[in-house]
Amino acid sequence: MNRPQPLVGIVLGSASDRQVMAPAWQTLSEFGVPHELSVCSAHRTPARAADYASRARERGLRVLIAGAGAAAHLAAVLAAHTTLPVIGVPLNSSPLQGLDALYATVQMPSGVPVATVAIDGARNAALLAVQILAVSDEELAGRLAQMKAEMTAAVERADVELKTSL
Ligand code: RP5
Repeated sequence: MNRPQPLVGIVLGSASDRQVMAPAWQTLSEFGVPHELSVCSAHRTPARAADYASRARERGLRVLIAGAGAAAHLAAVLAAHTTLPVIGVPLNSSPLQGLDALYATVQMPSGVPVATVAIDGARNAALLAVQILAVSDEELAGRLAQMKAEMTAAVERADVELKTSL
């Protein structure tokens, strides 16, 4: 059976980032978005990171997600080598608890944007990728609308439960 063309490339700075980044691919699977996973370090394998990003568009990818901690330059290096949107996930994996990664990921110079989500925000990174793809995909936009309706219903249920428990 042929595997569908991946539209989102998820890149981890290290295999040690696997657990905290799992919500990214779980969320893409939830929305039926084909994706691929790689481990690629901006510092330990810089040439591979540059090559991956340089070839991403011609390989059919449409959005890249980069999760990295500490001096997190992975999203930046990918963004430097592609015109695809790059979403950065700063990770809490150092004594600075993700603040180092947040600043390294979010403080990009003018001309090279990285859409940065919260520290350890892998699910939001995936949802943002889905929203980018949904700009030109009505079916995907419908699934996002359904998710929002479910979130609304859950908050309204919680509101009623709280009031009735008093
Ligand atoms: C970063 O340093 C990685 O993204 C990871 O969050 C952190 C530690 O990496 P390892 O030393 O466990 O490979 O580059």
